[in-house]
Amino acid sequence: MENDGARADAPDRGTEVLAMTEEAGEISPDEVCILIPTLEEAATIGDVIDGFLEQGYANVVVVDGGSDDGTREIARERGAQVIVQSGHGKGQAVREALEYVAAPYVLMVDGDGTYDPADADAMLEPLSRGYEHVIGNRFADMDDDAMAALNGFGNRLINRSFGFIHGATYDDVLSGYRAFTTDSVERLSLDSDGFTIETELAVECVKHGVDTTVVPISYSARPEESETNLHPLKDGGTIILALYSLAKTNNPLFYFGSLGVAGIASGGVIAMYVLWRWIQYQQGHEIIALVSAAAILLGVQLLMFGVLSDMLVTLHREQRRRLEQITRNARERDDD
Ligand SMILES: Nc1nc2c(ncn2[C@@H]2O[C@H](COP(=O)(O)OP(=O)(O)O)[C@@H](O)[C@H]2O)c(=O)[nH]1
Ligand SMILES: [Mg+2]
Repeated sequence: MENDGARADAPDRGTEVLAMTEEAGEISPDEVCILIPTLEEAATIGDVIDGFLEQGYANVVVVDGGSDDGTREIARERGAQVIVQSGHGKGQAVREALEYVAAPYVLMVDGDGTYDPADADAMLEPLSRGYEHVIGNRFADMDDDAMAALNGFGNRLINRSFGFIHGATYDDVLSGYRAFTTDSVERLSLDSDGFTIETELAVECVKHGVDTTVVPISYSARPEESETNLHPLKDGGTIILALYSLAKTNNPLFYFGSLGVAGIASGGVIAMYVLWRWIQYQQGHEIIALVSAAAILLGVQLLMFGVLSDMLVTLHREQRRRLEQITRNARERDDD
């Protein structure tokens, strides 16, 4: 599958990016909005905000999910702007907060103290070189007790599946430390409510050809008095389902093809059984044979449908790229 967002080296718009680099230069902290979704993070939110203030980032927005442990009060005291989300879940909170953001760059981070504000500059740096989305890779420098074995296994499984289905290697798809340009995130169509927001961000980056890169960061354990809102089995399952259902428009060959292959395989197994009964015992099983034939036929049709949809998506992607190119050229002409 072709794919644009996956490059770990420089983006391919060669000369254009060079031009962007010259213009953009270094990112100043007042162009950055630090976006922190929180739910019951009173134990850590104060230190997290202080950490970013110390690094020189004064524009801090906390979007809270209705904590009743004093998270909002602490955040306000430290000088953050506090929004209370109108719905539920981290995803809804982030989407709502993004509507408020006026700064050209956003640095999104958890309020649980597991990410290091000292990594902020490193996270933002690629944006000054023309990248549009940066993912902090927690596996680069992770404390031993930062991730439970089950979560580690789930993360690896999800990263592998993401690579296989969506064709990009982002190392740590579920990372909560993200830097992106406000322009690029507006191009994505996000509608996750809960913990599928990171997965959706990654898939949408691939889909819309957002230039994405990965930066190593450090990751520590939540302090003892703080608790995660994530349920590994339930949320892990939801994330894997989201990964699969997002393939419908991003990799339809996989989405329909895998169903098709399952149909053909199960039809094949049933056919073998019928054949074996016939050869061994001279017994015919017409009804079962009919089911087998139907499964194989349905499977082949799904597979063909997958190939056709894949062609449509490829053409659509080409058209969109051309449109974006035209828009960019027009904008450059206006600027001149
Ligand atoms: N606003 C809001 N924030 C949430 C909600 N659920 C989780 N969060 C925050 O999202 C961040 C990530 O959640 P966390 O429990 O740390 O998940 P993990 O890092 O994947 O274990 C934390 O800062 C949470 O406080 C929610 O429903 N609303
Ligand atoms: Mg966290």
